[in-house]
Amino acid sequence: MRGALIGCGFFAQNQLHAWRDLAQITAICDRDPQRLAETAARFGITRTYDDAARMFADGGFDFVDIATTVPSHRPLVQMAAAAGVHAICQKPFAETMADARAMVTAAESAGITLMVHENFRWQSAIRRCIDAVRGGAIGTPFFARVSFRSGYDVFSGQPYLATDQRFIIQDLGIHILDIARALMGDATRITATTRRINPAIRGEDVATMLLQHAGGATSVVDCSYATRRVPETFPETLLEIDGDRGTLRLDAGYRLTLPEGSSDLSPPVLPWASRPWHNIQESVLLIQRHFLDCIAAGIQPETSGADNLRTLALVEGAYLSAAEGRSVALDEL
Ligand code: NAD
Ligand code: 89V
Repeated sequence: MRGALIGCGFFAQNQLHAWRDLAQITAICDRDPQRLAETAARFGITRTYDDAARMFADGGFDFVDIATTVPSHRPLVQMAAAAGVHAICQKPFAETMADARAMVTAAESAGITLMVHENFRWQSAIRRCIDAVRGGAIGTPFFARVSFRSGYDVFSGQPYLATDQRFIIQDLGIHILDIARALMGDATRITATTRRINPAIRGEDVATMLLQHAGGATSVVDCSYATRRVPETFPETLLEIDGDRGTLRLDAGYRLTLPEGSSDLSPPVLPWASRPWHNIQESVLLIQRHFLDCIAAGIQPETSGADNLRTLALVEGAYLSAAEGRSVALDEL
Protein backbone atom coordinates (compact mmCIF):
# COMPACT_ATOMS: atom_id res chain seq x y z
CA MET A 1 0.00 0.00 0.00
CA ARG A 2 1.17 3.53 -0.74
CA GLY A 3 0.20 6.32 1.63
CA ALA A 4 0.44 10.07 2.16
CA LEU A 5 0.45 11.97 5.44
CA ILE A 6 -0.92 15.42 6.28
CA GLY A 7 0.38 17.26 9.36
CA CYS A 8 4.06 16.81 10.21
CA GLY A 9 3.84 17.86 13.86
CA PHE A 10 4.61 16.43 17.27
CA PHE A 11 2.75 13.12 17.04
CA ALA A 12 3.05 12.47 13.30
CA GLN A 13 6.70 11.56 13.84
CA ASN A 14 5.52 8.41 15.64
CA GLN A 15 3.10 7.61 12.84
CA LEU A 16 5.83 7.98 10.20
CA HIS A 17 8.18 5.72 12.17
CA ALA A 18 5.45 3.07 12.37
CA TRP A 19 4.56 3.34 8.66
CA ARG A 20 8.16 2.44 7.81
CA ASP A 21 7.40 -1.13 8.92
CA LEU A 22 4.00 -1.27 7.19
CA ALA A 23 3.69 0.77 3.98
CA GLN A 24 5.42 3.23 1.68
CA ILE A 25 4.72 6.90 2.43
CA THR A 26 5.08 8.61 -0.95
CA ALA A 27 4.10 12.19 -0.07
CA ILE A 28 3.73 14.44 2.97
CA CYS A 29 2.01 17.76 3.51
CA ASP A 30 2.22 20.55 6.09
CA ARG A 31 1.49 24.23 5.78
CA ASP A 32 4.45 24.95 8.09
CA PRO A 33 7.50 24.91 5.77
CA GLN A 34 10.03 24.20 8.51
CA ARG A 35 8.17 21.19 9.89
CA LEU A 36 7.62 19.92 6.36
CA ALA A 37 11.30 20.19 5.43
CA GLU A 38 12.57 18.66 8.69
CA THR A 39 10.17 15.71 8.45
CA ALA A 40 10.93 15.12 4.76
CA ALA A 41 14.65 15.01 5.55
CA ARG A 42 14.19 12.76 8.61
CA PHE A 43 12.18 10.15 6.68
CA GLY A 44 13.73 10.60 3.20
CA ILE A 45 10.44 11.65 1.54
CA THR A 46 10.89 13.75 -1.61
CA ARG A 47 7.28 14.63 -2.57
CA THR A 48 6.28 17.49 -0.24
CA TYR A 49 3.27 19.82 -0.31
CA ASP A 50 2.10 22.88 1.62
CA ASP A 51 -1.45 22.39 0.36
CA ALA A 52 -3.45 19.16 0.80
CA ALA A 53 -5.73 19.87 -2.19
CA ARG A 54 -2.70 19.91 -4.50
CA MET A 55 -1.42 16.67 -3.01
CA PHE A 56 -4.77 14.93 -3.61
CA ALA A 57 -4.87 16.33 -7.15
CA ASP A 58 -1.43 14.82 -7.91
CA GLY A 59 -2.48 11.49 -6.28
CA GLY A 60 -0.33 8.35 -6.40
CA PHE A 61 -1.37 6.94 -3.00
CA ASP A 62 -4.03 4.50 -1.74
CA PHE A 63 -4.56 5.97 1.74
CA VAL A 64 -4.00 9.19 3.63
CA ASP A 65 -2.99 9.58 7.27
CA ILE A 66 -4.51 12.78 8.68
CA ALA A 67 -2.27 13.81 11.60
CA THR A 68 -3.38 17.44 11.92
CA THR A 69 -5.25 18.96 14.86
CA VAL A 70 -9.05 18.77 14.89
CA PRO A 71 -10.17 21.94 13.00
CA SER A 72 -8.88 20.54 9.68
CA HIS A 73 -10.22 16.99 10.08
CA ARG A 74 -13.59 17.46 8.36
CA PRO A 75 -12.30 19.18 5.19
CA LEU A 76 -9.39 16.74 4.88
CA VAL A 77 -11.59 13.64 5.28
CA GLN A 78 -13.98 15.08 2.70
CA MET A 79 -11.04 15.64 0.31
CA ALA A 80 -9.98 12.01 0.81
CA ALA A 81 -13.52 10.81 0.09
CA ALA A 82 -13.71 12.96 -3.06
CA ALA A 83 -10.39 11.49 -4.22
CA GLY A 84 -11.47 7.90 -3.41
CA VAL A 85 -8.56 7.48 -1.00
CA HIS A 86 -8.90 5.50 2.29
CA ALA A 87 -8.34 7.65 5.40
CA ILE A 88 -7.09 7.21 8.93
CA CYS A 89 -7.76 10.36 10.95
CA GLN A 90 -6.33 11.38 14.33
CA LYS A 91 -8.54 11.88 17.35
CA PRO A 92 -10.49 13.95 18.29
CA PHE A 93 -12.29 12.92 15.11
CA ALA A 94 -14.32 16.15 14.84
CA GLU A 95 -15.23 19.35 16.65
CA THR A 96 -18.96 18.61 16.63
CA MET A 97 -21.25 15.60 16.24
CA ALA A 98 -22.63 17.19 13.05
CA ASP A 99 -19.14 17.36 11.52
CA ALA A 100 -18.40 13.76 12.54
CA ARG A 101 -21.65 12.47 11.02
CA ALA A 102 -20.95 14.37 7.78
CA MET A 103 -17.47 12.78 7.61
CA VAL A 104 -18.89 9.27 8.09
CA THR A 105 -21.54 9.92 5.41
CA ALA A 106 -18.91 11.24 2.96
CA ALA A 107 -16.77 8.12 3.46
CA GLU A 108 -19.75 5.76 3.09
CA SER A 109 -20.92 7.49 -0.11
CA ALA A 110 -17.42 7.30 -1.59
CA GLY A 111 -16.91 3.66 -0.52
CA ILE A 112 -13.64 4.40 1.28
CA THR A 113 -12.46 2.96 4.59
CA LEU A 114 -12.49 5.66 7.30
CA MET A 115 -10.83 4.85 10.60
CA VAL A 116 -10.12 7.03 13.62
CA HIS A 117 -6.60 6.81 15.09
CA GLU A 118 -8.10 5.96 18.51
CA ASN A 119 -5.04 4.10 19.68
CA PHE A 120 -5.31 3.71 23.47
CA ARG A 121 -7.45 0.56 23.14
CA TRP A 122 -4.60 -0.78 20.95
CA GLN A 123 -1.98 -0.51 23.72
CA SER A 124 -0.88 -4.12 24.21
CA ALA A 125 -1.63 -4.21 27.96
CA ILE A 126 -5.10 -2.70 27.44
CA ARG A 127 -5.71 -5.06 24.53
CA ARG A 128 -4.90 -8.04 26.72
CA CYS A 129 -7.44 -6.82 29.32
CA ILE A 130 -10.11 -6.27 26.66
CA ASP A 131 -9.52 -9.79 25.35
CA ALA A 132 -9.70 -11.22 28.90
CA VAL A 133 -12.98 -9.45 29.69
CA ARG A 134 -14.54 -10.32 26.32
CA GLY A 135 -13.32 -13.91 26.74
CA GLY A 136 -15.22 -14.27 30.04
CA ALA A 137 -12.20 -14.35 32.42
CA ILE A 138 -14.19 -12.56 35.17
CA GLY A 139 -17.67 -13.60 34.07
CA THR A 140 -20.14 -10.83 33.29
CA PRO A 141 -18.61 -7.44 34.26
CA PHE A 142 -20.85 -5.15 36.32
CA PHE A 143 -18.41 -2.38 37.36
CA ALA A 144 -15.29 -0.77 35.87
CA ARG A 145 -12.96 1.94 37.02
CA VAL A 146 -10.87 3.27 34.14
CA SER A 147 -8.39 5.75 35.51
CA PHE A 148 -5.70 8.08 34.14
CA ARG A 149 -4.13 10.40 36.72
CA SER A 150 -0.83 12.18 36.14
CA GLY A 151 1.18 15.35 36.68
CA TYR A 152 3.26 14.91 33.50
CA ASP A 153 4.01 18.10 31.55
CA VAL A 154 2.10 17.47 28.33
CA PHE A 155 2.15 21.17 27.44
CA SER A 156 5.81 21.32 26.39
CA GLY A 157 5.26 18.92 23.46
CA GLN A 158 1.69 20.01 22.72
CA PRO A 159 1.37 23.75 23.59
CA TYR A 160 -2.19 23.95 22.18
CA LEU A 161 -3.35 21.81 25.13
CA ALA A 162 -2.74 24.79 27.45
CA THR A 163 -4.63 27.32 25.31
CA ASP A 164 -7.59 25.41 23.84
CA GLN A 165 -10.93 26.03 25.54
CA ARG A 166 -11.41 22.28 26.07
CA PHE A 167 -8.57 20.21 27.48
CA ILE A 168 -8.64 16.92 29.32
CA ILE A 169 -11.92 15.35 28.20
CA GLN A 170 -11.40 16.26 24.53
CA ASP A 171 -7.71 15.31 24.41
CA LEU A 172 -7.18 12.48 26.89
CA GLY A 173 -10.57 11.57 28.32
CA ILE A 174 -11.65 10.66 24.79
CA HIS A 175 -9.17 7.75 24.88
CA ILE A 176 -10.19 6.66 28.37
CA LEU A 177 -13.90 6.80 27.52
CA ASP A 178 -13.14 4.72 24.42
CA ILE A 179 -11.38 2.11 26.56
CA ALA A 180 -14.46 1.98 28.82
CA ARG A 181 -16.61 1.32 25.73
CA ALA A 182 -14.21 -1.38 24.50
CA LEU A 183 -14.34 -3.13 27.90
CA MET A 184 -17.95 -2.66 28.96
CA GLY A 185 -19.92 -2.04 25.76
CA ASP A 186 -21.73 1.08 24.66
CA ALA A 187 -22.95 3.61 27.18
CA THR A 188 -26.42 5.10 27.28
CA ARG A 189 -25.94 7.89 29.85
CA ILE A 190 -23.11 9.99 31.29
CA THR A 191 -22.74 12.30 34.29
CA ALA A 192 -19.58 14.39 34.72
CA THR A 193 -17.88 17.00 36.82
CA THR A 194 -14.83 19.03 35.73
CA ARG A 195 -12.27 21.26 37.45
CA ARG A 196 -9.32 23.38 36.44
CA ILE A 197 -6.57 23.04 39.05
CA ASN A 198 -3.61 24.42 37.06
CA PRO A 199 -4.20 28.20 36.83
CA ALA A 200 -1.82 28.56 33.87
CA ILE A 201 -4.08 26.73 31.39
CA ARG A 202 -7.44 27.60 29.82
CA GLY A 203 -9.41 24.35 29.90
CA GLU A 204 -10.31 21.72 32.49
CA ASP A 205 -7.52 19.44 33.74
CA VAL A 206 -9.64 17.14 35.96
CA ALA A 207 -12.75 15.23 34.89
CA THR A 208 -14.72 12.58 36.78
CA MET A 209 -17.31 10.75 34.73
CA LEU A 210 -19.98 8.14 35.55
CA LEU A 211 -21.22 5.96 32.68
CA GLN A 212 -24.29 3.76 32.53
CA HIS A 213 -23.85 0.96 29.96
CA ALA A 214 -26.51 -0.64 27.79
CA GLY A 215 -26.24 -3.98 29.62
CA GLY A 216 -26.75 -2.34 33.06
CA ALA A 217 -23.07 -2.09 34.09
CA THR A 218 -21.54 1.10 35.53
CA SER A 219 -18.12 2.64 34.84
CA VAL A 220 -16.24 5.39 36.60
CA VAL A 221 -13.84 7.11 34.20
CA ASP A 222 -11.54 9.50 36.06
CA CYS A 223 -8.88 11.67 34.41
CA SER A 224 -6.47 14.20 35.85
CA TYR A 225 -3.37 16.08 34.75
CA ALA A 226 -3.21 17.76 38.18
CA THR A 227 -2.18 14.67 40.14
CA ARG A 228 1.37 14.70 41.50
CA ARG A 229 1.83 11.01 42.21
CA VAL A 230 4.96 9.06 43.08
CA PRO A 231 5.81 7.14 41.04
CA GLU A 232 4.47 9.11 38.07
CA THR A 233 2.44 6.70 35.91
CA PHE A 234 2.15 8.69 32.64
CA PRO A 235 0.85 7.46 30.23
CA GLU A 236 -0.65 4.38 31.87
CA THR A 237 -4.38 3.75 32.10
CA LEU A 238 -5.22 1.76 35.25
CA LEU A 239 -8.15 -0.64 35.40
CA GLU A 240 -10.29 -2.30 38.01
CA ILE A 241 -13.14 -4.40 36.65
CA ASP A 242 -15.51 -6.47 38.75
CA GLY A 243 -17.38 -9.38 37.19
CA ASP A 244 -19.72 -11.96 38.70
CA ARG A 245 -16.87 -14.52 38.63
CA GLY A 246 -13.88 -12.38 39.66
CA THR A 247 -11.93 -9.15 39.33
CA LEU A 248 -9.38 -7.88 36.82
CA ARG A 249 -6.86 -5.24 37.83
CA LEU A 250 -4.29 -3.48 35.70
CA ASP A 251 -2.09 -1.68 38.22
CA ALA A 252 0.80 0.76 37.83
CA GLY A 253 3.81 -0.85 36.14
CA TYR A 254 1.55 -2.79 33.72
CA ARG A 255 0.80 -5.43 36.38
CA LEU A 256 -2.23 -7.55 35.44
CA THR A 257 -4.09 -9.52 38.10
CA LEU A 258 -6.78 -12.00 37.13
CA PRO A 259 -8.48 -14.66 39.28
CA GLU A 260 -5.81 -17.19 38.21
CA GLY A 261 -2.81 -14.97 39.11
CA SER A 262 -0.63 -12.01 38.12
CA SER A 263 1.55 -11.22 35.12
CA ASP A 264 3.73 -8.42 33.77
CA LEU A 265 2.31 -6.72 30.67
CA SER A 266 5.14 -4.19 30.20
CA PRO A 267 5.15 -3.16 26.52
CA PRO A 268 8.28 -3.41 24.38
CA VAL A 269 10.31 -0.29 23.64
CA LEU A 270 10.37 -0.27 19.82
CA PRO A 271 13.70 0.73 18.21
CA TRP A 272 12.44 4.26 17.45
CA ALA A 273 10.50 4.69 20.73
CA SER A 274 11.46 6.24 24.06
CA ARG A 275 10.16 5.98 27.63
CA PRO A 276 7.62 6.88 28.96
CA TRP A 277 5.89 7.20 25.55
CA HIS A 278 6.79 3.63 24.44
CA ASN A 279 3.39 2.31 25.50
CA ILE A 280 1.58 4.77 23.21
CA GLN A 281 4.19 4.40 20.47
CA GLU A 282 3.68 0.63 20.31
CA SER A 283 -0.08 1.19 19.97
CA VAL A 284 0.54 3.41 16.93
CA LEU A 285 2.18 0.50 15.12
CA LEU A 286 -0.64 -1.85 16.14
CA ILE A 287 -3.49 0.45 15.10
CA GLN A 288 -1.89 1.35 11.77
CA ARG A 289 -1.40 -2.37 11.03
CA HIS A 290 -5.08 -2.97 11.86
CA PHE A 291 -6.07 -0.20 9.40
CA LEU A 292 -4.15 -1.84 6.53
CA ASP A 293 -5.36 -5.35 7.46
CA CYS A 294 -8.99 -4.14 7.36
CA ILE A 295 -8.55 -2.48 3.95
CA ALA A 296 -6.98 -5.68 2.60
CA ALA A 297 -9.79 -7.83 4.05
CA GLY A 298 -12.53 -5.39 3.01
CA ILE A 299 -13.90 -5.11 6.56
CA GLN A 300 -14.65 -2.18 8.86
CA PRO A 301 -11.89 -1.30 11.37
CA GLU A 302 -12.75 -1.66 15.05
CA THR A 303 -12.38 2.11 15.55
CA SER A 304 -14.08 3.13 12.30
CA GLY A 305 -15.49 6.62 11.87
CA ALA A 306 -18.98 5.21 12.48
CA ASP A 307 -17.85 3.48 15.68
CA ASN A 308 -16.13 6.62 16.93
CA LEU A 309 -19.42 8.57 16.83
CA ARG A 310 -20.27 6.77 20.08
CA THR A 311 -16.97 7.77 21.74
CA LEU A 312 -17.39 11.35 20.55
CA ALA A 313 -20.94 11.40 21.93
CA LEU A 314 -19.50 10.53 25.36
CA VAL A 315 -17.12 13.51 25.10
CA GLU A 316 -19.93 15.88 24.11
CA GLY A 317 -22.20 14.37 26.77
CA ALA A 318 -19.54 14.86 29.46
CA TYR A 319 -19.10 18.56 28.63
CA LEU A 320 -22.89 19.06 28.52
CA SER A 321 -23.35 17.25 31.81
CA ALA A 322 -20.64 19.29 33.55
CA ALA A 323 -21.96 22.58 32.14
CA GLU A 324 -25.61 21.93 33.07
CA GLY A 325 -25.06 19.91 36.25
CA ARG A 326 -27.19 16.99 35.10
CA SER A 327 -27.07 13.48 33.75
CA VAL A 328 -27.13 13.30 29.91
CA ALA A 329 -28.72 10.52 27.84
CA LEU A 330 -26.51 9.93 24.79
CA ASP A 331 -29.47 9.78 22.42
CA GLU A 332 -29.93 13.52 23.14
CA LEU A 333 -26.76 14.19 21.12
P1 NAD B 1 0.92 19.64 16.08
O1 NAD B 1 0.33 21.01 16.18
O2 NAD B 1 2.27 19.39 16.66
O3 NAD B 1 0.99 19.20 14.55
C1 NAD B 1 -0.06 19.42 13.65
C2 NAD B 1 0.56 19.81 12.31
O4 NAD B 1 -0.48 19.88 11.34
C3 NAD B 1 1.23 21.19 12.33
O5 NAD B 1 2.56 21.07 11.87
C4 NAD B 1 0.37 22.05 11.39
O6 NAD B 1 1.11 23.00 10.65
C5 NAD B 1 -0.23 20.99 10.49
N1 NAD B 1 -1.53 21.35 9.88
C6 NAD B 1 -2.66 21.75 10.52
N2 NAD B 1 -3.64 21.93 9.62
C7 NAD B 1 -3.14 21.64 8.41
C8 NAD B 1 -3.68 21.62 7.09
N3 NAD B 1 -4.97 21.94 6.86
N4 NAD B 1 -2.89 21.27 6.07
C9 NAD B 1 -1.59 20.95 6.28
N5 NAD B 1 -1.02 20.94 7.51
C10 NAD B 1 -1.79 21.27 8.56
O7 NAD B 1 -0.15 18.66 16.71
P2 NAD B 1 0.10 17.19 17.33
O8 NAD B 1 0.40 17.33 18.77
O9 NAD B 1 1.00 16.41 16.46
O10 NAD B 1 -1.39 16.61 17.26
C11 NAD B 1 -1.98 16.29 16.03
C12 NAD B 1 -3.22 15.45 16.30
O11 NAD B 1 -2.80 14.23 16.91
C13 NAD B 1 -4.21 16.10 17.28
O12 NAD B 1 -5.52 15.86 16.82
C14 NAD B 1 -3.92 15.40 18.61
O13 NAD B 1 -5.07 15.31 19.44
C15 NAD B 1 -3.51 14.05 18.13
N6 NAD B 1 -2.64 13.32 19.08
C16 NAD B 1 -2.91 12.02 19.25
C17 NAD B 1 -2.15 11.26 20.11
C18 NAD B 1 -2.49 9.82 20.27
O14 NAD B 1 -1.92 9.10 21.09
N7 NAD B 1 -3.44 9.31 19.49
C19 NAD B 1 -1.08 11.84 20.80
C20 NAD B 1 -0.79 13.18 20.57
C21 NAD B 1 -1.57 13.92 19.68
O1 89V C 1 -2.82 10.79 23.45
C1 89V C 1 -2.97 11.99 23.34
O2 89V C 1 -3.88 12.40 22.69
C2 89V C 1 -1.97 12.93 23.97
C3 89V C 1 -1.75 12.78 25.45
C4 89V C 1 -1.45 11.38 25.89
C5 89V C 1 -0.62 13.68 25.89
O3 89V C 1 -2.92 13.19 26.10
O4 89V C 1 -2.37 14.24 23.67
